[in-house]
Amino acid sequence: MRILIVNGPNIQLLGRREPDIYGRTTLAEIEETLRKTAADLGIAVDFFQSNHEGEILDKIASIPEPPYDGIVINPAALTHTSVALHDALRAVGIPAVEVHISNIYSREEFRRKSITASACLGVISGLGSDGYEWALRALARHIERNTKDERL
Ligand code: CA2
Repeated sequence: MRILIVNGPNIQLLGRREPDIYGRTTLAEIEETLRKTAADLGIAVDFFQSNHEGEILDKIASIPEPPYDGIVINPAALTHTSVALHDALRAVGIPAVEVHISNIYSREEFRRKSITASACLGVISGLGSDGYEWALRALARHIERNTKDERL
């Protein structure tokens, strides 16, 4: 099983600014934790972060080359603006789990609507950077169950 972990605009700033909202964990530390979780689960993970919407769309559209079984994505601000990202997630046809470090439902009004969530299997929001790990575990379990069902 191979999972793509995508992070959107400004996530590279994690741990350095606004620690009261996003905590002190850096993106490199999140990736390190996810590598360990993936090793525990016996799966492979690749990481992609971009500040450019088009690059994220191209990365998702390039699947199945390389082939991925699922996507964990924090679309960051694109969550609230990007119909194009919603459409790309729908079109790719593999399950995605959306992650937000903060609870987008307890913040400004403009963050309370996710355009991308309806293209995803589920959403984890407000559990801090640990949310990435829960998303990876949930997605791996979902894929495992679905693959088994297909074999029945
Ligand atoms: O809570 C989340 O994970 C968000 O996706 C983070 C986005 C925000 O636009 C979403 O509404 C919720 C912001 C990512 C940028 O992260 C920063 C980290 C440190 C300093 C500034 C931005």
